[in-house]
Amino acid sequence: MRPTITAFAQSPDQGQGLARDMRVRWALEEADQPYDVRLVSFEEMKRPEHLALHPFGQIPTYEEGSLVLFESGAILLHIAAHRPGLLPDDPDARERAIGWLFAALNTVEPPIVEREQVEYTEADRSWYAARLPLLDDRVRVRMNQLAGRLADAEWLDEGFSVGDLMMVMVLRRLEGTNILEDYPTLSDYVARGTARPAYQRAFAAQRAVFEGLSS
Ligand code: GTB
Repeated sequence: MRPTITAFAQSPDQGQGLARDMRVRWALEEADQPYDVRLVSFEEMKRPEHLALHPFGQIPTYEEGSLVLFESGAILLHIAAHRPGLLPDDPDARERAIGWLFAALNTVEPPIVEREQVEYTEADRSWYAARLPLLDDRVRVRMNQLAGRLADAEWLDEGFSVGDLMMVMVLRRLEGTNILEDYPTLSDYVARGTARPAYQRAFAAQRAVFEGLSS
């Protein structure tokens, strides 16, 4: 069944693929699964119709027949579990790939998001100059550990998986800082991920929304 996802009608990133629908689009492209997109405004996201799909009034959501999902991690896990291309066949490798999906969301993304939020919301506060280096350090701890683990491997655990997809998307949130470029292992990893044809198709599709080209 062809799923429908929701995405920003007007993304604040102006089509750079940083909003979380990009993760879902990429996963669906990797799985070769056509999908529909319903664009929602910030106002529509807070209306009862959307809140019935997403209790926090956000994007992305995922509808497939009677199934309604929110949370990008849950959506990716569903896509990976039910379609080929995002999880290995070997049972142990499959569980490890799911572990990397959780690691991206629970261990690597939180310090990145916290740093990002402080830049948006506290830049004019007296403590900002002292606080930012502390938050940078927390991100760098994870970058060091991740770069050490990845070393010269192409992907986190054997072949490309849903864990890599989520990790690459999480690391992309560091674009615009000088952090990622200090870790060539990780910036090469992100470049490998974003060079994948499925990523490119997903990026073009969400970019078309910004350019007013999508239906
Ligand atoms: N944990 C949820 C998930 O992973 O699905 C988080 C979902 C979420 O944060 N959704 C955001 C949203 O709907 C969009 S992605 N926000 C509107 C609201 O809360 O009212 C976060 C996001 C937004 C914009 C950019 N950007 O412009 O760079 C990047 C990331």
